[in-house]
Amino acid sequence: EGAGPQEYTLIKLEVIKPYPEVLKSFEGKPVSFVAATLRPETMYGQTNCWIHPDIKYIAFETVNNGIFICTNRAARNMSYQGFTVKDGDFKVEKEILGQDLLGIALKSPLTCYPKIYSLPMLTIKEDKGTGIVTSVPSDSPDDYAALVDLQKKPAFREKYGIEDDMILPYKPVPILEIPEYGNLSAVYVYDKLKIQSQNDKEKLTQAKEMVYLKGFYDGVLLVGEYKGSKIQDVKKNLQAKLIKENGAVIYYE
Ligand code: A2H
Repeated sequence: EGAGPQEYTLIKLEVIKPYPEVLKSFEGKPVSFVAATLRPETMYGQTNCWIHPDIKYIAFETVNNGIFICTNRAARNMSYQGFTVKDGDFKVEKEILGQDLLGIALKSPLTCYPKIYSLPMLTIKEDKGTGIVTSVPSDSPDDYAALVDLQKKPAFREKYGIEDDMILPYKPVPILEIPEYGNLSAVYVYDKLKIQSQNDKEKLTQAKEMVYLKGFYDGVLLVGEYKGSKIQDVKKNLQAKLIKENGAVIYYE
């Protein structure tokens, strides 16, 4: 880890009404799954949200963003960053195991899909970010590998009660052009390195290294108001746009 705190953009994926049974007690308040990302400029390509089935999440009330769902650890950090009434203090409204947060319909900023679903990812780390990840399979090798795992393994879907229409219609969206890798860079490196699954750790690390720097320096946006611009020139503008439109907040850890 570096010396200073890491800044993340927390994307608010809002639960669509009617709320599922597990969130019924929050009726009348907005409820968001909050996902930590380093790549706010990729949010045009979100296809789903990742939850770890075995991680414990909590719901807590924020001052002006409604109910947030994340790990207890992230809620504590947020309570020191102005998200709650009293500094360092937050109330656990509910504890929920990840498996009970799967298959929930969400509305997320910027993506072309009006409704996306929470799905299982087994490589999420409990001690990073919020324990929730928003999925951009066009540009994240981890996200693409996890989505393919679900798409090609009906038994994996069934185990977690995931229905076909929560997954099968969701294709990676071309949102960034990277020289040599094309407009679906994660798909390109996944195929090139012959990645087999989300557990293919070494190859996924290599895949991430391949796309990350190149994308940042040479990637060009294909969609949205900054279409045609280089990512390094507009990454901050897109983060600001997300925040201004109430789709995201900044979080440090
Ligand atoms: B990134 P770093 Cl398009 N466990 O967002 C596992 N992964 C997590 C996580 C957790 N608890 N919390 C966040 N992440 C993911 C977008 C993205 C990301 C793209 C490409 C690469 C990429 C869409 N998913 O990350 O260890 C989140 O996924 C490459 C590493 O702090 C977040 O950004 O560097 C990134 O990892 C934060 O990882």
